[in-house]
Amino acid sequence: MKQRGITILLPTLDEARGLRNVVERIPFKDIASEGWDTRIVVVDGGSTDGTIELAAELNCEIIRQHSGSGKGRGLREAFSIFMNSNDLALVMMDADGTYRPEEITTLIKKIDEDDVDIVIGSRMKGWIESGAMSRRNWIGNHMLTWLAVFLHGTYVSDLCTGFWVLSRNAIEKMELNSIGFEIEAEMYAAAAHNGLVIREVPIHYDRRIGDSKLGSIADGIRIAMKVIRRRFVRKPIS
Ligand SMILES: Nc1nc2c(ncn2[C@@H]2O[C@H](COP(=O)(O)OP(=O)(O)O)[C@@H](O)[C@H]2O)c(=O)[nH]1
Ligand SMILES: [Mg+2]
Repeated sequence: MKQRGITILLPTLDEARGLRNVVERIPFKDIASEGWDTRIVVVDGGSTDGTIELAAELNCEIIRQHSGSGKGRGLREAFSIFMNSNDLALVMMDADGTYRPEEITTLIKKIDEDDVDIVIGSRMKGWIESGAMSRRNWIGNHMLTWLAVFLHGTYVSDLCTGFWVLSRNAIEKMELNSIGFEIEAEMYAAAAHNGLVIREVPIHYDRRIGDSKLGSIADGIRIAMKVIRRRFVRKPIS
C-alpha cells in the first residue's frame, strides 16, 4: 500500500544540544506501520551554535527563515512550504527534548479518526517532570487556556503546548500572522474560528536540553493579547 506523506517539523534556535536527541528518538517504524512516510524538516531562526550543520548531518530538510527570527515566523514559513508539498499531515514539536518523539505515534493514531483535524498533546492532562515547567508558567498557562476557551468556546486544556499534529486541511484553513511564541494561541483561535475538530492526548513533558528562549511574562502578555484580538478580529490584518 502506498504510504501517505507526513512532515515532522522541528523549529530551532540554537538547539544543537537537543536536536540530535529528538531526531534519533523519532519512531520511524511505528509511524510507517500507521501508514505514513516520514520526512523531517527543521525550520531555523538563525542558529549560530551548529544546529544547521547538525540538521544536515541528520538528513533533515532545512528551512532558514528569511522573514526574521521568531518561532511564529518560522512556523508560518514552514506551513506555506508544507502546502506546496504533497504531504497530508504535519507533526510539530520543539527540538529541545521536552516532548517525547516516542509519543508521536499516539497522536497520529488520533488524527486518523473520523473528522479529526488537529490533535494536541496536553501536558496539563499528562505528566510534567519535576523542574520541566516553572510554577509561574504552569499558572500562566492555566490562566491563558481558561481565557482562550472562555473567548473562543472550543475546549482545550493546554493552550501553549508545542506538540501538535495537523491535517493538511487544518493548515490550509488557518490564517496566521504571529511572530513569536503566541503562534500556538493563534493556531488555536484560528482552529476554533474555522470549526476545526481538536482532540487532545495526554503527554509527558520533560526538562529541556539547553536554554529556554521564552521570557515568560512578556510572552504571556503577548499570548493573552493575541487570544483577545483574535476573538474580535477573526482574521489577521497584516
Ligand atoms: N524557527 C525558530 N524556532 C525557534 C525560534 N525561537 C525559538 N525556537 C524554537 O521553538 C521551540 C520552543 O522554544 P523554547 O525556548 O523551548 O520555549 P519554551 O519551550 O516555551 O521554553 C524550541 O525548539 C526553540 O528552538 C525562532 O526564532 N525560530
Ligand atoms: Mg521548549
